[in-house]
Amino acid sequence: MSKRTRRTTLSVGAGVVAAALVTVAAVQFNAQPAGAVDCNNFWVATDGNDAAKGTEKEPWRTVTRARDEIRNKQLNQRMNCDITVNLKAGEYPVASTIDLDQRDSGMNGHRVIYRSVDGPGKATLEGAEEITGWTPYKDGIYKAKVDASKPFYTLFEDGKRATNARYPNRAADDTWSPYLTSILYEEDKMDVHNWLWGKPGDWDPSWDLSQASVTIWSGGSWSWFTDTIPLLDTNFKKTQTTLKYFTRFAMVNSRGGSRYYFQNSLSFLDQPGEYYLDYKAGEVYYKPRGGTMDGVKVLRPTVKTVLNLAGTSAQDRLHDVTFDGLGVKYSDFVSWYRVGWNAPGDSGVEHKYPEYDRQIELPRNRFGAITLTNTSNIDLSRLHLSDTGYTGIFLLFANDHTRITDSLLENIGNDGIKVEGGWPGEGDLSNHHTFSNLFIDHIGELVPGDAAGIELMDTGSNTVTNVEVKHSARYGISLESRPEVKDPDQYESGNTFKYIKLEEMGLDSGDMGAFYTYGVDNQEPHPIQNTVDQMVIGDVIPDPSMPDAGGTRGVHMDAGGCGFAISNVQVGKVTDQKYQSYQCNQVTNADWEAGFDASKMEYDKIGVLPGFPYDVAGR
Ligand SMILES: [Ca+2]
Repeated sequence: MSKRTRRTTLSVGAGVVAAALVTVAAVQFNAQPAGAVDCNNFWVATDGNDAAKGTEKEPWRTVTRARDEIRNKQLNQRMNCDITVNLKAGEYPVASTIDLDQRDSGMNGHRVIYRSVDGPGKATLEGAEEITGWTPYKDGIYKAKVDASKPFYTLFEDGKRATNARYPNRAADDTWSPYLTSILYEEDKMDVHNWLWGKPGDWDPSWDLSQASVTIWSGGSWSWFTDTIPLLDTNFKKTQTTLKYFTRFAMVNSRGGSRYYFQNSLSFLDQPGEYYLDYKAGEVYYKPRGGTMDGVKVLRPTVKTVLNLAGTSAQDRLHDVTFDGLGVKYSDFVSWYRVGWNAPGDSGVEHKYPEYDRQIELPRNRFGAITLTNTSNIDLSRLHLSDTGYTGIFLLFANDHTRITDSLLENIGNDGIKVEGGWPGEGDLSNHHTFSNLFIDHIGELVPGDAAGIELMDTGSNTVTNVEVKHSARYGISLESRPEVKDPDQYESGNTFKYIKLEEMGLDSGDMGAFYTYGVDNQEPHPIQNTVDQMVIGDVIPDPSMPDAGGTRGVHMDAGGCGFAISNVQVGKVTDQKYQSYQCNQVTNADWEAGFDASKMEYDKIGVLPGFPYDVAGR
């Protein structure tokens, strides 16, 4: 709430400037290259018709219609210039995921371009549909019928995420706290992962927990990852509940319990902005923020992935496609979430490093609102990605030369951008990506325990520049593999991080650094293989409920975070150390060392560049 109010107030003057810049950019972009008069140019509009011609005067209605024209007539097989699909301004509902595969590639050095022709953010693909038919229930709560066969796991009111009705209530719209804390019930129950004991008196026996779940920072005093898991059954006399799946870590660690909250019960629906979904009856209950449903649009996600860009194999990739200026809005979360498998080998598949089973997301959780797999040379430029249930953009396994540039990502369920290169020692699948001029704001809204603005796993030769990440429960940027990995088996060399700004990091998850690395270079010697230059990190102060063991840091070069040249870095206040590392990195001009020279900081180049296509002034 406060964020949006502030933006409106402060952006009046800046908006005029931004609008002027957008106009210039749009004019330049619309100019066709010389000699390109007979290039294919198609048009799509929200009031179009897929039986029409696809011209500016008779546009189609859907992106898939344009894709099929190019695919079925093999227009891209004989390209001598770019093919452009122009999406007119408007909201395009996406009832099922838009898939592109290798048949839809650009050819002969040319590209297939899908663009928002009226300017950045004007044409928006929306992975949601409106819920209608609201009737008053009681206490300012309204209810409506939804299709019980199509459950969903997050909800939005007018482009703002609703909160799944919870207990205890959150203190503010953009904080996760306060919480309850689990207890050690009996000495021999220390290591359990599926039984949760609350403090006697913490739970109200009148609660209906039949469709509830818990979000818990399992691991007690560690307070790192969050699990979100449905409850199986609850014994109020013992203040004990059984979870449907195992949590990542044991419920108790160092004798400390785990922070948690319950959600999705009508018993918890008492705060404006909260909703409850009765999955069995197919009914959703909502308490609108303004006290009335008049003029309120409530949207339920229809897809987990809006745009799926996937070749059929690493040998048969989708390539040379551009998405320019598109809005991508709304996507779903999952029915339950845990980070990875709990033990090495748990994936049940033979791997050179079975420990990586603990690092990689479960197969069911490897997706983004935009997912790329088996791709090459895909451009996502001037994108406005917002209100996702889970990760924003997920680059899974074989992808190279992805460019995500000049884009705003905000209100993201888990990571802004996640790159997963796959199991170490089994092939270098993901490399040469560019992530440049990005503003990534409010991430980890549904998975606070492992959120990162950009999370890079087993990927190398990437360039990350002019990136600004704001408001994260855990990391800003992380580069990770596993500490067991031997040098020849790691694919995380040649990454450049420059002109980086990380603000409001480490808000609610411990053992972190705003900039974080793990298991990148695990053997002596440690030649410089990755560089970090010109980085400003703001205060890294967690919620007061964070256990002492979960200290926050500016730069944390965790186990195997070695072989980095780190220069010109400034860090604000932290609860642990500004910089934590083994003696395996080269540091030049950082403010945790004596003799720091602020005049070497290029402040004017750090963060997003002037002319950024979206108004982020005042954030
Ligand atoms: Ca509540």
